[in-house]
Amino acid sequence: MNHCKRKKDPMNNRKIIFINPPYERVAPGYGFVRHITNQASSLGLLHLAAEVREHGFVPSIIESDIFNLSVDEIVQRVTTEQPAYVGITLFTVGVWNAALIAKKIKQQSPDTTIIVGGPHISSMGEETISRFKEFDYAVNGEGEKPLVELLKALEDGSNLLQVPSLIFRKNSFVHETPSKAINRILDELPMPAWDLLPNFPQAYKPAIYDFPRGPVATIAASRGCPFHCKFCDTSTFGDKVRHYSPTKVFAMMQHLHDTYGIRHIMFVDDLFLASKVRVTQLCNLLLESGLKMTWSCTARVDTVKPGVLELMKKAGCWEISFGLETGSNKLLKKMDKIAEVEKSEQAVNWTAEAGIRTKGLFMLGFPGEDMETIAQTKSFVQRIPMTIMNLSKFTPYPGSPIYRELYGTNIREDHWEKMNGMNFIWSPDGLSVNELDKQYQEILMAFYRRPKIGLYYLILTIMYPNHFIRLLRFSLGYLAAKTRSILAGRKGLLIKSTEPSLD
Ligand code: B12
Ligand code: SF4
Repeated sequence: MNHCKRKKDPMNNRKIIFINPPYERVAPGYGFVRHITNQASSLGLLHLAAEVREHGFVPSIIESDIFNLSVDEIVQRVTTEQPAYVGITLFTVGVWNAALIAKKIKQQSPDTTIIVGGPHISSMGEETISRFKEFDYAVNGEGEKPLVELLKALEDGSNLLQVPSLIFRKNSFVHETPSKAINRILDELPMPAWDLLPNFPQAYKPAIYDFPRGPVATIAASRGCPFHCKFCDTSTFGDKVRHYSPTKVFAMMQHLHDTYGIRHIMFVDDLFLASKVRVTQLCNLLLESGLKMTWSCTARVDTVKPGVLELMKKAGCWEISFGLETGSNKLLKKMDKIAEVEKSEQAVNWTAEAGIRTKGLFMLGFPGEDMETIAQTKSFVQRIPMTIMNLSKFTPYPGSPIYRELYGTNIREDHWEKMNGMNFIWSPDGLSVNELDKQYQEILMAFYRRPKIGLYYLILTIMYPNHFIRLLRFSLGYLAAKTRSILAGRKGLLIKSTEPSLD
């Protein structure tokens, strides 16, 4: 295909279908776990859809994970609609499925242009475009501006080398145009296109017990993070922090509340508390307006102080997620986290004193992990006043500094579809994957098996019965899966070695 000469007819077809592809969310055989996991929409696609719509294109969105759609169902929807363009968001874990979708679309509708973007492209764009001929174009980093420029260039046949942040093949070479086109003034972006989300807000639920009352929506109030923690992939937004103004954030909250009845907001930005001035202004706006919404956010332990926590609580803050990672200072140092266990403990104590829940995000198996660091983590999770704990299995995501340290330039594409934080695809010296798996259960149990945590969740269930219904579905699903396994002669073993079943 000669990319520069190709022209699309703008009068005929300006349809673009955005796809969040399916990925291995839960282990095969554990489909019932879906009832309690986080089912958030792809905010990135909502931003892109809003932007292209402003320029006269006609977007729609397929959320395959939320609606449990298979590759073939997605392909059928696309080929029925016959869009000129398909835009797929790529997390590393979803790359192979995305390639399969693209390949099948191309087989049936070869003229459809397939564009990819997202965190995987921001870190591995060139390799991905070289490897997967099914993808026509990739956009590196923030996608709003480059995507619009790409679509316009494809329509009028202008030079693609003028489109920023673009990666594409031409004459068997991969071309990469300069500059990640970052959005400096976020307020200039249109509001995310929540109106295009099928069955919004009912179908989109965060993890069980992770919000008080739904419906829930997500907002990214800032982009970028100046830190370089070794396990974290910050390649999409880079290290320059940019914020929406507090007034715009408030306007988004009000819009979600008034239009969709949203009662809880999850702020998904990396450093919601980076600017205390802005957070204070937002809290004051919320308090003055009397808008009765709860919200949660993420923060580094070194950004919270008692005064601002008290104000946040008054303004509806329900939960703060802290990347606590481990109970070992030695490991925190190896991670370049620029934090200390003592500081973490102080931040969690202050948060609890302000009446806000703490969600602790932890990681097991980072290089340097050993039985001593594991014991420190167990003791840490037992002594801090945390209310919910997430433990992920260390995964060297492409785009994180540790990926290159561990693999050098040797790209481990065979691991991509396991990169969901639920598989140990790498283990530190002296610890086998089996031992890590055992310790994984033990750390979680050290936290959750305490009577006071059980009592807390009992009270939460009485206060917010919507969670109980999900718990019930999960439990019934578990019992049904166990029974099926026993009847099939698999002695209650749930794990299946076949294709992932999402039933
Ligand atoms: C909220 C969130 C989630 C939510 C919602 C996910 C979703 N589908 O959007 C949930 C909880 C479901 C989730 C799950 C996972 N997440 Co997550 N998540 C995030 C988080 C905190 C914010 C994402 C967000 O909304 N950003 C704001 C929007 C505006 O940005 P965006 O989605 O990146 O989109 C922009 C660009 O990427 C680009 N773009 C995106 N798609 C496309 C498509 C096209 C065609 C184009 C042109 C451009 C483009 O343009 C968009 C607008 O500027 C990020 C961290 C971060 N800072 O981004 C991690 C992050 C994206 N998650 C990550 C991971 C690993 C996961 C999981 C695999 C495992 C896990 N840890 O839970 C799963 C898999 C999810 C999946 N495949 O859908 C990694 C991804 C690393 C990687 N290389 O894959 C990140 C970067 C965290 C990190 N720092 O390591 N996640
Ligand atoms: S873990 Fe948090 S602080 Fe560290 S680089 Fe990632 S987003 Fe920034």
